Amino acid sequence: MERTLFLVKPDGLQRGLVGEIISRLEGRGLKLVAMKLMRMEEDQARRHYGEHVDRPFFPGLVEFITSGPLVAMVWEADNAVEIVRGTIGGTDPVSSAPGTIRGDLGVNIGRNLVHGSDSTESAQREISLFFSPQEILDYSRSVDPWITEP
Ligand code: DAT
Ligand code: MG
Repeated sequence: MERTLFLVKPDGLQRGLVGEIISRLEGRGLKLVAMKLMRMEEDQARRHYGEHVDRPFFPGLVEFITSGPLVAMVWEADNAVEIVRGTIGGTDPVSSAPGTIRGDLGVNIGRNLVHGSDSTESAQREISLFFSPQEILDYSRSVDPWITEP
């Protein structure tokens, strides 16, 4: 089963959108297997966004993501990475489709509310930056056969 790291960034938390955002992923049928309220340290932020270290927006991105509490989660489903990225929308809320999290709730690329891993390789790396194996729970739901054909 595929897993992906998902963050409600500090802007989503400050704006009181944590519940609304989680509802969208719950509603799609993905399974929540880990979650914590936390504040990222600068070192963790620099590693999480390491691929962007040379981009002009990197310092602001690290400052923003460490600026306040965020909610980190791991969601599980077949094709979890692609499903979550689709639910999030594009990187820039300006051009994100209506119906997506960023397309419905955001207006600015530097305050785009959420993060979702962009590949299964990124997901593995990112999940291990946020969660120990013991924090990721293995359980079944009686509704699963109504969400995914067995
Ligand atoms: P995504 O979060 O959609 O995976 P990304 O990995 O390309 O996007 O960039 C990581 C974050 O960096 C993104 O969510 C917001 C910020 N960012 C990206 N491009 C930016 C830009 N041109 N100006 C300001 N912030 C940017
Ligand atoms: Mg990315």
